[in-house]
Amino acid sequence: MFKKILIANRGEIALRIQRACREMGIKSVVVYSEADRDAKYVKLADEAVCIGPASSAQSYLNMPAIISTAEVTDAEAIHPGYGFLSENADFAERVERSGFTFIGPTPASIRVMGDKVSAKQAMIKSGVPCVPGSEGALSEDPKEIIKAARAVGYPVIIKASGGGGGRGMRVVHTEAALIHAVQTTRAEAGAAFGNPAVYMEKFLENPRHIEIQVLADEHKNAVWLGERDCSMQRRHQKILEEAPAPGIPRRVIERIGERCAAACKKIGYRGAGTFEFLYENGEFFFIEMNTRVQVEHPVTELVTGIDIVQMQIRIAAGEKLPFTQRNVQMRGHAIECRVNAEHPYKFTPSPGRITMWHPPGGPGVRVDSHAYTNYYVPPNYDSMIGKIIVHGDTRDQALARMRIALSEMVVEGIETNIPLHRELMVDAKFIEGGTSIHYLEGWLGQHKR
Ligand code: MV4
Repeated sequence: MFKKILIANRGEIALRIQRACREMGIKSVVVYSEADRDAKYVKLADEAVCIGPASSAQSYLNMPAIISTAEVTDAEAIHPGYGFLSENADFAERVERSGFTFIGPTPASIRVMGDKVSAKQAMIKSGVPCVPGSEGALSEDPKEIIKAARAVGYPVIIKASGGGGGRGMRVVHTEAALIHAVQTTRAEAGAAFGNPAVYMEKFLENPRHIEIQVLADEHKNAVWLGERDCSMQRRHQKILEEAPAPGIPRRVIERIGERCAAACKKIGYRGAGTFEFLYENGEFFFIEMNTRVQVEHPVTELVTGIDIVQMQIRIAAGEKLPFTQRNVQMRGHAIECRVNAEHPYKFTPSPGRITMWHPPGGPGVRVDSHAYTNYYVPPNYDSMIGKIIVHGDTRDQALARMRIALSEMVVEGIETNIPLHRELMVDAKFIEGGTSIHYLEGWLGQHKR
């Protein structure tokens, strides 16, 4: 096992990785920007090195600074967390070429999944059901494009192969609008991602966003750890997640989960990963794969009892998964609310000094946050300052525990989205379960204030 790991991230996930290291008896080094000088996890770290100014480009995205910090501190491995360099294949490659272990998949896997056309092709080959659409990237020939859309049937969606996470997409309802939409998406994709390739899919009008968590080791073992329902989102930003997904029959989930684990073996996947699906009318359709640990990993940890971050580290060290699929048991229900420093209904960022921070507690309540009373939320990064995660024997118990947790939580000095979460936890449709990816935006339109 590693003796020392460098954490190439900030905020709550830097603290989460640090805790995993400590529990495993591994020393950790954190890199931080000038804006994160006073962060608690920086003080708690065994070692901390300032690698640049607040701007991410000069700090958390600064590959030479991160790798040379690993060199001078004698770290053996680098954990990238989520965001920043976590899904950058060039970074993973440079880490490995410099003689360190990248805690994540191989650069080749990251590259395949980063290109959405090649990701989909890998899934089709591995038996994972995908959204019907163009076979590979779209042709430049207008006749071919029209033919493809007629075969798929309108409405269709044009997506950039270099995009993902909601960037570079356009819905097309009629043949008259098709060619212009393809050309515009292509031009935008070339400018934004340096890759003009686009592909076409049938546009699903009202799906849910369900994802499957997997873990795979270097010894051809792969397991799936259940699903998460991440449908509650606004502008591609998830605001809460839960596991299991309400109302989906177990046998349907099991079929898709087994396909995901089998696909990991087929493509030689290593590490933690997430298969993203759209779920509509009882069917799953693969859209993308994430090759990192995700913000919402704690809901899976609470229902499976498996520490995903520790597993990432053990897998990177070459260990075998310490359990098989039969040993993975789902118990109860978990819900996560993301706490953001933002106006609860206008969503404008609200950085600044937190004058009071009282996190909730009690049975089945977990808070993952780097915040504390007197912590200054810097304006330079994502507005998420923590997550409240609850577990219960049933969804009703988890809901009750989340309501209590949210009622106990006090944050003063900045605005947060906690009032929005309090309202959603008593919303009849959310309580019923199974709302689609469009639910929150509709709800916000009707709850204007
Ligand atoms: C779709 C779709 C409908 N049909 N693909 C947006 C994020 C990216 N991961 C894929 N996205 C979508 N792809 C087809 N064929 C609708 C979305 C989508 C969405 C997906 C997941 C979560 C939130 C979303 C919000 C708007 C659109």
